[in-house]
Amino acid sequence: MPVATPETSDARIITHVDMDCFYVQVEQRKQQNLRGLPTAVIQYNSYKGGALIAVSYEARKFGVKRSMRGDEAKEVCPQIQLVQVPVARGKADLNAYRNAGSEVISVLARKGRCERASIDEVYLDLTDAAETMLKEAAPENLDDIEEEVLKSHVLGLHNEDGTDAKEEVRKWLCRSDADYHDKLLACGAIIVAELRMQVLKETEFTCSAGIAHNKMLAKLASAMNKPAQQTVVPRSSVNGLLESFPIKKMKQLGGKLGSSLQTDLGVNTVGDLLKFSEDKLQRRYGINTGTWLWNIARGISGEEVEGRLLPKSHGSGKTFPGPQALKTIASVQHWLNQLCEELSDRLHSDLDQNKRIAHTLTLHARAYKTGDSDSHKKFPSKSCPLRYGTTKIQEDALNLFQAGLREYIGFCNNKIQGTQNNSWGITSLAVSASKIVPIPSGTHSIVKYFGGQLPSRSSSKLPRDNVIEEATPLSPSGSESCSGLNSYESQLEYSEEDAKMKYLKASFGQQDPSGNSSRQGDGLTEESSLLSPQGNENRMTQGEPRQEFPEEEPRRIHSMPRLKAIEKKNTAKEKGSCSILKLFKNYHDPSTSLEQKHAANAEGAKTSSIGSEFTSNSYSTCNQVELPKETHCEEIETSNGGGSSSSAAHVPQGRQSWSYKIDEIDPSIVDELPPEIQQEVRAWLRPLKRPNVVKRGSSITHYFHPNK
Ligand code: TTP
Repeated sequence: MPVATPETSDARIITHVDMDCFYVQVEQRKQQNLRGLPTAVIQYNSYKGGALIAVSYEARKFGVKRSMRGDEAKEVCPQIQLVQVPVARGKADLNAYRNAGSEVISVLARKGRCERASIDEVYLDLTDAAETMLKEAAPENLDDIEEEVLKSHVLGLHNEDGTDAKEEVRKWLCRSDADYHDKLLACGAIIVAELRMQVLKETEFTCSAGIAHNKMLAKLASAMNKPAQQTVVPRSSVNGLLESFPIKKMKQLGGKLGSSLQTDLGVNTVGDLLKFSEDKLQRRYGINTGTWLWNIARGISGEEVEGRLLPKSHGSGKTFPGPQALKTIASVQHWLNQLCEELSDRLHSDLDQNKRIAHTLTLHARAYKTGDSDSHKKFPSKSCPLRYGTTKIQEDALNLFQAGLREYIGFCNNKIQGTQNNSWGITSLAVSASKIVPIPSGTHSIVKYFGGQLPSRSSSKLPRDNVIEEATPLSPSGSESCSGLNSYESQLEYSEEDAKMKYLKASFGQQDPSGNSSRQGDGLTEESSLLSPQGNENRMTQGEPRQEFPEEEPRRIHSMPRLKAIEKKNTAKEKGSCSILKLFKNYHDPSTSLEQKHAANAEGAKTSSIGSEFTSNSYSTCNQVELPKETHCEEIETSNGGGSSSSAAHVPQGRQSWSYKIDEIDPSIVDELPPEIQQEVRAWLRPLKRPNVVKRGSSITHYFHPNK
């Protein structure tokens, strides 16, 4: 739902930067011989030459469009160069494009607050930079203005016949009688042109930009003159810009709301909205949406540029159109495994590089039910707490899928009827990880201690009683939608495939144990490039609209009594022994390598987890670390008065050496420590209250020390 944000009276300078034919530029940088040639990037499958996902401006001149397939593109432009998108795990691998986007951001972020809006789009708040420039080097005082700035398009600036457009722009930029807003805007135009030139110099990519006093207008403007150009929106031109702007092209009006405006109110352009009072719009669409609509008609939007260089969520998805629809659980599982593997890799890169951790796993799917035209797209999205580790993510995603499927079948007034029920088909699958936050700094050293093994990798915080309804109301079957879910320890991963297949066969009796069904057929499979740096950049291939992963808050939590009982039993067993303690116990013996422990646990799993049910032993060695929600840890003075006093221990045998600093311990994890350590750490963390209560370097060092 759109959110109405009032605009402040302060002048702001916001720019929206959008890369030009981005994937093509990335490929052309890789293969320089393609530069200047009509080029398109296609999906990996070869059906009719593959679907075009990015088209160079040279190719666009020939009439090549993104909606075409490779063969069609060749018909209109025989010399077109078609480059296949890189492939990994049977689907598009977008890492090269993501990394290229990051390169651009690292340049742009130097000048102001920067928000990564998608793989190739960025918002920047340049207000401070523009104000500084106005004070120190106002355009009217500049001797020379760069050509790139003079090439700007200034909306509302009419180029009378015979006059030099660049000269007109120069005059506009240097007006001494301009109002403060326009003066700032002129500075913004100069700064953005410099930034774009810098991006080109450092990355070899061209981009286009819109410069205005809010995000909405900046975004509209960036698309107006492409490629490699910039458009400035003075306040006096806002009405002119919006007057004829198609309502459905406005952000958040591409769907039902936009359609309702068209059909119910006859609003086809943003300007048409001006006819309606705020009150009328509020009565029709609610207070918030009504005000938002009233605002956008006037170009009002107070939305801030969020300082965010990193994606808000990660996603991986794939479409299975037409005959490629997935019709067995095994084939769904196969593809979920691929998607989850990719997601897991990205989560771990994010953790390694940015020290961030995601909290929520969500499964999205589209499905159809034979003979029920209403069934399409009703597949409910499901969420659960995210557990790190590829196998765990795969397992949880499958559980979420099954929960969704039960509900979906419920929607369609039918039941899953075992082996041969092929009346449903899955046409797209996606997994996403959201609620990503920095790991509290106090846990870093502990993470290091585990030799890169994230504590949560061995977490037993299973989603089986935490399946969360994402997008649809609870169905009657909801409360049992996950009954029979498998659960495993990370240490049990070696035996899980067998067990999982047994479980699946027992539950659904599906064929296709190889899970390769989507490979059969005529190569129709299309990729969804569900990029999710922001959650709003999930891109589908042609024929599919861009898909957005819902970022809504989960609405309901399904409880599953039977599984809850199992968990309760295990919780009871574990009562009194806190999770970090258990984690330490698993690791503190240096004579046992991780591999040995895994092997031993796998052995145990073989004997304890056969079939569709898992014994409580499966949980009995659960290690659970709840990472605190806080995103930072305050510096804590230690008892010896130094700001960074530390205590260290070394692990000589079989593991990398490790150390910890007292001031790196997050107070919120102290409860996880064994009681004797808690006491000691608390004493250190509150030196002023309880000085010298505990002798430094005694029990905690002893405890952490691997030779203990
Ligand atoms: P866009 O910014 O929409 O387009 P573009 O950069 O190719 O071209 P333009 O100059 O007109 O902005 O998308 C950015 C990249 O995202 C694009 O290069 C390829 C990818 N993409 C898809 O994979 N599928 C899609 O449906 C769309 C729209 C884009």
